[in-house]
Amino acid sequence: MNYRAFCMLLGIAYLLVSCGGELGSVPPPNYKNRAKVVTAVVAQATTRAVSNNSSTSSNSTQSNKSQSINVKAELWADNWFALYLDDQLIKADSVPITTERSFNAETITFPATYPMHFNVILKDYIQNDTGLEYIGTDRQQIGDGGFIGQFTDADTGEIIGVTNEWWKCTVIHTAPLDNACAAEANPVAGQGACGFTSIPEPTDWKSPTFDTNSWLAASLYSAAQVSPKEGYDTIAWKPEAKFIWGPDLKTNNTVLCSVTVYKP
Ligand SMILES: [Ca+2]
Repeated sequence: MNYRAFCMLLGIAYLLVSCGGELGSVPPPNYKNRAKVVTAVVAQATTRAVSNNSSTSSNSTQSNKSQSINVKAELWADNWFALYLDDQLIKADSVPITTERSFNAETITFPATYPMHFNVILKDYIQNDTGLEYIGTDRQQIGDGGFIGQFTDADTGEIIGVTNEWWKCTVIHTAPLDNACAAEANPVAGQGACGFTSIPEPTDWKSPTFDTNSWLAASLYSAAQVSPKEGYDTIAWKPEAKFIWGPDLKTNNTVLCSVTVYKP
């Protein structure tokens, strides 16, 4: 083997070792909070149906119209949610997020047509960008979030959708970046342990054609982890409905989630 060939082989070997190292350093997906959900819900997270506006078939238009049903949504959030059908606001949590212990369930019935593209804005209460609540009291803490919902055909009672790992989510406010912030005597947003990240809602994220491929699958949490409070027990939750949130129940403060529900 001449010197040139030897150098080439050495180079290839180096590349292989580097790539292997990099692949090995990528953490495995966090399935810790994921539950296997056996459900009749037909919800596809990655593919959204494009509007049928371009369809020229009158049969197709008629059949789509006939799919309009009355949907009953039952929802509970710690602390606040807003539900949209596409970009149409269906329901904003009626208890303001600034209300102490703003825990309540909401039941709404509205007409909708398959495929139904639901979007939710989820917010955990924070006093300011530190991500803390009860600042300056002996209860000063990070606080946590959690959201659960189920959708049924209001006329037949048939379940058509639940919150589960099919939902895609993105976190737009996280604080504090270091949990030590909660123990600070004078926590100031953006200083020391009390750093935060805050980004605006992506433009057009409620559009059915918005690409959520880069969003995370919703993280699932148990009732024990969320410890749901007032209002939660007033709903007969289907076992398929799971609490969802961003990957961190405590420091993810504003989360956007989206799902498309197809005709069963
Ligand atoms: Ca909370």
